[in-house]
Amino acid sequence: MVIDDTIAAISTPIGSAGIGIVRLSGKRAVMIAESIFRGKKKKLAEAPAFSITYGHIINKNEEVIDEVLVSVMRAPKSFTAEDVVEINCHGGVVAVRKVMEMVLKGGARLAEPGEFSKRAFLNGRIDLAQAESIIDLINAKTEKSLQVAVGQLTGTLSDKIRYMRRQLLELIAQIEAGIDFPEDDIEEITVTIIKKRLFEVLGDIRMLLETADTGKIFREGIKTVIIGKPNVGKSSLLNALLREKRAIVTDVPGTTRDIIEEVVSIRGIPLKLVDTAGIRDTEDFIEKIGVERSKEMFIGADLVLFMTDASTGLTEEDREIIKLMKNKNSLVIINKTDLKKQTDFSEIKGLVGEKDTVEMSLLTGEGLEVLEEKIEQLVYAGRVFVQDEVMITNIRHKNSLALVQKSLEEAVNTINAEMPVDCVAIDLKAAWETLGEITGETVSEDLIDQIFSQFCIGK
Ligand SMILES: Nc1nc2c(ncn2[C@@H]2O[C@H](COP(=O)(O)OP(=O)(O)OP(=O)(O)O)[C@@H](O)[C@H]2O)c(=O)[nH]1
Ligand SMILES: [Mg+2]
Repeated sequence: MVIDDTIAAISTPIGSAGIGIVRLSGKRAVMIAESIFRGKKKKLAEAPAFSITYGHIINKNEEVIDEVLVSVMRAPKSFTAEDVVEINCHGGVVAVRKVMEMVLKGGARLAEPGEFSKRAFLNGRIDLAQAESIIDLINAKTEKSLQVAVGQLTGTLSDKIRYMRRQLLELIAQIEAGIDFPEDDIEEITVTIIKKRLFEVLGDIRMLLETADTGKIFREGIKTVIIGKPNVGKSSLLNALLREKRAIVTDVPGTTRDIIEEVVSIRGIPLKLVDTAGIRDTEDFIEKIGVERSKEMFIGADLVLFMTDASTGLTEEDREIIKLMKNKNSLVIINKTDLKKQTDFSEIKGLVGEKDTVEMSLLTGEGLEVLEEKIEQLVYAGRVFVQDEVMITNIRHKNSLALVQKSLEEAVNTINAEMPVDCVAIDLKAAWETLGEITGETVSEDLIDQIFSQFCIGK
């Protein structure tokens, strides 16, 4: 595929800021930038790679549009492996847009979302898994999410995939050599050896697949909904976990009418935390909608934090909510223990059965640490979490690996059924191809387009 045109985009968020960057990539990047640039001494065409040149953006009437710094990176040592120019304008909507307009008039084409990264991929600078990690890196909400994304960007996953592909390819080659030249003196690989090596790859695949649930959490966060009757302290909990007065807290039951969603980091785990309207029977029209929404959020939640009030004890409203909770991954929070210094909440504990309860007071802060610890335990429960190991975070990768696993298991079955080895090779080839989809070695153009369309403009 020959990439001929030069693309441009505003790579910084639109709004007031210290600087705003217009980025160009392609054969004519330097030329186009040159056509609207006046430096003090040097021309951009003469600028060495990785240099920054000071000057002004000038329109046709020789009027100064902005004072800029222009960085020039030359192919193939750039993000896209093409010539890349970045015009650092003063931030603010007008200047950056104006420069962008001029660049487009000068012959650049507006980049599609993710097109810079797509070019980096198509030009062989990074593979598909690495490209995908860029968007994860941008979206990372906790340090751990960031760490996982950076690992993938530096190629830890890709290396692992390539290693397994090599193993499979060797195996295929050996089987085929055996098939094609049965009389040759190639060491005959016995069924046992094939099987042994097959199990090695299969073991690696299974281990990777086991990390996928944890990996998904780091990439997407856990949808956590705080639910309870009005006035128990749900919004207070959101604020406490966020360490910010985000939601309105009052002593009037029915304060929260709409859902409030924020991402918080609990010991490195990203929670998409949702505060909801207190659930109760109400005649108030707006509150009623809020209550309906609370119930919807509850249904879609990965984790439910059910909160009740120690000072009121269990009410009919609580009992209704507890009924909903049966099959949900959830924690029970008994709040406002400062108001009632009793430790026996046996009725609540009896009703919620196996579920973990946390007694706390958001007024004094007591119990908050315990809650965070319990959330952590619940999230990691039964999940594989290996520090600094390769982790599967992406559902696309997970699906591919599951297919690979299936092909390899079929290969094992074929061997066990004592069928000819060339039948095994068919399964192995399928596994080899599917593995290549992860790194993008074997992948359709449609899929590539679909992946990069999820990126932001300018990346
Ligand atoms: N004494 C005491 N008061 C608390 C505690 N937690 C919250 N409150 C108070 O309880 C009242 C209700 O708190 P909110 O956080 O608004 O409760 P909510 O569950 O969001 O209420 P709705 O939005 O109406 O459903 C406020 O006056 C809080 O200050 C606590 O641990 N102890
Ligand atoms: Mg509230």
